[in-house]
Amino acid sequence: TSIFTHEFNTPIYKGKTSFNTGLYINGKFVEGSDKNTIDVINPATGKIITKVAEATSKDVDVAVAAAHKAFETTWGLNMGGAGRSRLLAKLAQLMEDHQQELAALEALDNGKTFTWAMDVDTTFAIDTIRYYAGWADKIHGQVVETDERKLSYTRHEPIGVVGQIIPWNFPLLMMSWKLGPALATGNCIVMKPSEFTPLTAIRMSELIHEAGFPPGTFNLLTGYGNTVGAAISSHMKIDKVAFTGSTLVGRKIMEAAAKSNLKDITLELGGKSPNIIFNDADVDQAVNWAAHGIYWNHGQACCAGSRIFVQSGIYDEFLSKFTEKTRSLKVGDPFDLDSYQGPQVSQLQYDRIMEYIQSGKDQGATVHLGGDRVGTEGFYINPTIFTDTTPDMKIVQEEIFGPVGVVIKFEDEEDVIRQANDTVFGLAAAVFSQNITRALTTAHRLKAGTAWVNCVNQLHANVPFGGFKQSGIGRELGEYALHK
Ligand code: TXE
Repeated sequence: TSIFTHEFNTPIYKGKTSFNTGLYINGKFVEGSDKNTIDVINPATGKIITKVAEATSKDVDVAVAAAHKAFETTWGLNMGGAGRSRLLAKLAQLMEDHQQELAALEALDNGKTFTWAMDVDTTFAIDTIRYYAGWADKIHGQVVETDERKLSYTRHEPIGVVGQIIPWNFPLLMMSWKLGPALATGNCIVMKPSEFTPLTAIRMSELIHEAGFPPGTFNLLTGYGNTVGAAISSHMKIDKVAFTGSTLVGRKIMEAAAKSNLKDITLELGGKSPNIIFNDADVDQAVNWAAHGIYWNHGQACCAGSRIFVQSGIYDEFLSKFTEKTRSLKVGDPFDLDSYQGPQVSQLQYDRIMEYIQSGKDQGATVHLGGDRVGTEGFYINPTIFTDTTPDMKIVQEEIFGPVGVVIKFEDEEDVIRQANDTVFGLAAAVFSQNITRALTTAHRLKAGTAWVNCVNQLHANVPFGGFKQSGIGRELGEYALHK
């Protein structure tokens, strides 16, 4: 039954998209048990797009029961790898058939540009689902030699019912990173998208339904973190929780997992990634990548290269070219094909970023460029460069999650490695140098899950991704994601 069918008309995407905005539980769209709703806001205007159902902890119980039933009857060990593979491949195909629609919804809901949503979010999400479709029938254990009179072997079994909590910065993509490996390995899912960006997840539920996954295999609960998210992480019948979001909430989830049933966890948390540019780098190349590193997705990327370390010999040249490059980036409507950067996702996130900019000023850093709002409507912020920072400043230590970079001058290799590692985070890093020995030895000494050389933000479905230190636990993507 249709609960809140909403019809969207987005620019660019010519078709109409109309879908149900209820919860998706046991193969059906239903209202939340309290019948409450959440307003979904367009970050380009600050106005309401639609309302979606608000789930409660009671709905979590219902979804978990449905997921267990599916696990015991139609999914889990009851569906062979080839069957799981076929369904995932079908889903990837449906996503491809609806790619423009998904990209338009993502741009509308999150504020990212339609162009990026097409080229990155949707394309990579489709690749990810297709990649895990390929794995579903290639999961097997080993025979372990012990003694001629004994047979020892390992079996790779699904974990059971898994909770998945998704952030708002790459809604569809983070959904696919979690969905792909969990379904390929035979788990059932209770997922909560971010309350700020639920639309593509809801549309995906319809595509999952259309692909033919058995009821209960996948359940979607739109709702808030402190209610639905907390209920998932402390649920006694959820066997694992996978989370992407802030380090603060990651800690709460680990605590809830420990206090409830010691459920398994994977956490993909914040970052303050160093981007190190040596005197012998190709400066023009480094400038382009550094801009992409910090301004991509409006700085709302966990691997954003937010600390840009530049060696003294090229510092002035770099800063002047980087400033010019930053000025050239067009901030504007996500559906304008010339826009590089759209609005930040929400009023809350806009306010947080502006507070960080203010704290940089208060602590004595120089606003070299930007630092202000764009226009009067929506949550737009000018790409911002800070210089003259000191290591203790909040803008150098904390994740801002906005288009705000700090450019820091350094003299020697030892010093920059020490500074780069001087953070509680360890998600990603980048090194720019034409000297391969310097590039690789530096990359290896950085405490980061991923270290890029002469590029940034290169992510692939078959390459594992995850953090050191307080950036997280476990790995997503690649074969690694199948193991936990
Ligand atoms: O994240 P939250 P917020 C960082 C980034 C950003 C900051 C805050 O620095 O500025 O986090 O963003 C759900 N139990 N990242 O407040 O709250 C929530 O509903 C269970 C980095 O939006 O962590 C949403 O679905 N779940 C990041 C998800 O957690 C809870 C991506 C993420 O929201 C919960 C996003 C609770 N008690 C933000 N409270 C990355 N690593 O890419 C909230 N949630």
